[in-house]
Amino acid sequence: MTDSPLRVAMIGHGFMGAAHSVGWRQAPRMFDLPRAVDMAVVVGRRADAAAEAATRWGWRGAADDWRAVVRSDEVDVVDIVTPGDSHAEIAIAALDAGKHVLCEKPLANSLGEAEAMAAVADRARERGQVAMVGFTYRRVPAVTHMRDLIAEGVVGRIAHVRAAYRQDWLVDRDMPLAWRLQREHAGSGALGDIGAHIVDMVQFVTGQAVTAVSGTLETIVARRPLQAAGSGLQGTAGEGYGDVTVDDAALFTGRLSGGALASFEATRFATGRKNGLEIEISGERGALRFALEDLNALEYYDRTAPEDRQGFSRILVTEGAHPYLSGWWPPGHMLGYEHGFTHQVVDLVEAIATGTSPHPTFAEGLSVQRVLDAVERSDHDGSRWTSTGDEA
Ligand code: SOE
Repeated sequence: MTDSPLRVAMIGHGFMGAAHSVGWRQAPRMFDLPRAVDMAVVVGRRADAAAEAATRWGWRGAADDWRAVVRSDEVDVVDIVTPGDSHAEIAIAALDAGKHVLCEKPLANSLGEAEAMAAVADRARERGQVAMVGFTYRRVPAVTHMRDLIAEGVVGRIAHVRAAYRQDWLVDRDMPLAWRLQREHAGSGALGDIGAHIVDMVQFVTGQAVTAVSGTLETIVARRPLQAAGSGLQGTAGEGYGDVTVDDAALFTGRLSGGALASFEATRFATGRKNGLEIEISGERGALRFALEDLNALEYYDRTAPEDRQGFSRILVTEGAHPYLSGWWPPGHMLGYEHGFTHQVVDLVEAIATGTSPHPTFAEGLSVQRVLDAVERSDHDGSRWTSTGDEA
């Protein structure tokens, strides 16, 4: 183990780059990390934009050639926050160059890429490198707490899982054709972007794999104005129209390895729902529910309580005994969306310093990708039940 700071290169600097920058900046300030963090360099296609991002988000330098950066002896960790079409190439190059890697979700745009990435990560692991996928919501304290309670047996045997991630940013038909609506850049639409989160969350909190799915994908608005300027989530329309080549909504049912039946809903057309991720677990002994729009709380139903006292109660996950909370404010003070990104850095740095493997590994990212791929195949085959190939 070395005491030198971990020198981080972040490739990309859009919305996720801002969120990851907050994580890299806050983690060493709020938590006692075993290694210092050096926010060494942010990389973008345009040198001027990368330099602006570096200044704004607190990176020491900026560059426009990611290949040179991932090979550089001055870099220990590569953090990938680009659209999915470049995840595989950058992650594999970085792992081959001996770097630790954090890669935004979903792991890749296709199953083949994800398989290649997981194989390279496995070999890199033998050399002591870590590779982690950015399923950040695992690190919302209430979600980690939910996982711990389920592992303790609080809900008992699980019969049902209901998971939904509903947003509404595409309801406006004039919203332009951003990269997130183009298959060659995003891989899929609501399925891979937000469906991936709920698949990962279900597998994480239950400890069970999704083994088979029956799915339906829908593109609700097939053509949109070309984008003149903007990001993946907003922008201004230019001249002409283009085809939307991804799904706007993905609905699927799934069977879990422990026998539960799960429902999944991922849509960008849920009018009024902004970041509506919800998950409810129904078991023999009780139930637990989490909603991202109320992220400091869990709902808990205890079926073993006396009959006249049964009912959903609310656990505020804001106490020192709760996951990650000891690093923050006095008991009772709330956290938000960005804190998960800080907790992600805390766990990554601890894993690098101790030589352990931080979850979710690339293998876990691959397992989510298998589910996404099976949903697409199922939809293609008239919603036929389709195996994910994952039995773990
Ligand atoms: C857009 O749907 C998005 O920004 C996702 O890409 C993120 O992963 C999620 O955190 C919020 O919504």
